[in-house]
Amino acid sequence: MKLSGIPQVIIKDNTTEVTIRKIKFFGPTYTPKALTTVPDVNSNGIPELAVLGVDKEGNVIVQRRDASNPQLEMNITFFDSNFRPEGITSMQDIDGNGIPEIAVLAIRKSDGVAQVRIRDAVTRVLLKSINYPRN
Ligand SMILES: [Ca+2]
Ligand SMILES: [Ca+2]
Repeated sequence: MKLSGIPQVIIKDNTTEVTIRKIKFFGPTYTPKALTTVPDVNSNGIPELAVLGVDKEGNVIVQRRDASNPQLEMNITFFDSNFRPEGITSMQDIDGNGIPEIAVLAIRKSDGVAQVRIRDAVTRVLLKSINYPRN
């Protein structure tokens, strides 16, 4: 996923294996952790890509970019450096604004509690925070 220190996503045709697009995410000071697709949020008919990453201060950030026009981007901060990211997914709209949500799983470093935070993919509003304590 890394090339010249800048994380990038490469999209290939599933049949021909031809590279369709290369999209850079974040900058060289970020560490990419995971990737998901998000249904189209800017009404150009093309889905978005969202990369989960950690910045050099340890903040857990999602960068979303349009798969056809990578300039259309947004950064969404999900957790501070007290958490370690584990995964990302997109999900159906739950706050009724017609825009899908992004959910990130992270582990709180102090006690190992897993937490999922769900944010709107455009407004960035925190819609839900769910703890999964260790048994
Ligand atoms: Ca789009
Ligand atoms: Ca929504």
